[in-house]
Amino acid sequence: MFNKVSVVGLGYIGLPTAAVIASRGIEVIGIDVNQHAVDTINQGEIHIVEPDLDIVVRSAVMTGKLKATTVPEAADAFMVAVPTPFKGDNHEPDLSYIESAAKAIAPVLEKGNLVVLESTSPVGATEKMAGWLAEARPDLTFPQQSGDAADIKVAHCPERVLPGYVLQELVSNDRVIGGMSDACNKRAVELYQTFVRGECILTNSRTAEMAKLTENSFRDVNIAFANELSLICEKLKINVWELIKLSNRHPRVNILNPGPGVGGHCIAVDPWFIVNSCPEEAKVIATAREVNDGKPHWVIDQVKQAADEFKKPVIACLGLAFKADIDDLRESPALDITTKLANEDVGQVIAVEPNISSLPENLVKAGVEFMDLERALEVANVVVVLVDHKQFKAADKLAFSKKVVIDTRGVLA
Ligand code: SAJ
Repeated sequence: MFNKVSVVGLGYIGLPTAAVIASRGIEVIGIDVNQHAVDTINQGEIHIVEPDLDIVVRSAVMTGKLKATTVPEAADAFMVAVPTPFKGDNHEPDLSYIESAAKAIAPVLEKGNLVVLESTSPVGATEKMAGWLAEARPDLTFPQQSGDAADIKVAHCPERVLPGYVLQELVSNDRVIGGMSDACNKRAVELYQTFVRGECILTNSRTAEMAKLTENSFRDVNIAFANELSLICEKLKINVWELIKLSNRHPRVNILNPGPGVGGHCIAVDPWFIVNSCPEEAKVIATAREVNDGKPHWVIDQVKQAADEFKKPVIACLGLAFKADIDDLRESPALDITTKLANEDVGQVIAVEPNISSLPENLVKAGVEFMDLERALEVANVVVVLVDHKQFKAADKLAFSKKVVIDTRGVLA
């Protein structure tokens, strides 16, 4: 039984998780260091973008089941969902947010509590978190010393939801649960079964950490393969989209799609955690990161070559989001490419992004014009397709016919 659950970190993972658990009738305390986020949530509103999240949060706050605060309080379980970025040239994982969260909740921990780390983390982070908790609370026992008998149960359960589908996937995805002991696993399963319909699969914390990193690295390596093919095909004058379609007709081949680079906050970050812990061994994983990070520069070079053919080139960049049909511009290669084209004066740059209502300040400052698709296709000489939004896929292909088109997503293929 869980009467009260505390979620630490009310961002893209923590807030939906808190709201979904509250919707199951459990009292949820959301903790965040950001006073603005806390105030917004307590008014029944949200500070992030995710379909339908506003409705679930509003109802959870109105029914009194969800409350946000900056000050931790006692609860039966604590779920830590804070950022785990990397720092420096060696992509060293930055665990300072986990450490701060552990230090913040330690004073309110009580015998019998469960602490789950949800943040995507390098291998060993859950043990480190348990260490920080133990340091702050010498009066309690933790699984690293006392195993199943410990006062506090600690587990890792990595989030695996896809931005844009978070509310569905939070409930329907299978969950990998890595407890620091059998008793930790048992308690963690009880928590997840209050809101997860998928299967809960048990392992230890290190394997659970690695499983999450492996999933995102698998995708990164496969996208790198597709991106590398796109470079090879450009040189060999082959349509990469046709090539991939043909190769994928083989029953055991399933190539992903090339693009302008890999964006978002997970796939371009998590593989570095593996590389950082095993630099000698993780060769393919490291190279994939480099291939994907190199793709935006290659696209910029292609645009520059195309623009060179015009006296006063007008370049329309179609899409700014980090992937199709969302309005999230953070860590977006499309935004990065558009910004660089404008800052490097490659030509007059136009941006088309049907999912936002105004341009980010830095693009406005760089002189980028915001236009609808139809008008942009009228005035541009060079059209760069950066995101496969549904509006671009549905556009009249004839409108592109007199333009120099650089189609990084195969929208016109
Ligand atoms: N991309 C391509 N080609 C493809 C697929 C994706 O270029 O064939 C690009 C996208 O355009 C985008 C980036 O990769 O820029 C990442 O997009 P994505 O849809 O692959 O993944 P994310 O970052 O939105 O979410 C991923 C998911 N992980 C996997 O699918 C293995 C999600 O389940 C995780 O929960 C999430 O990372 C996370 O939080 O770690």
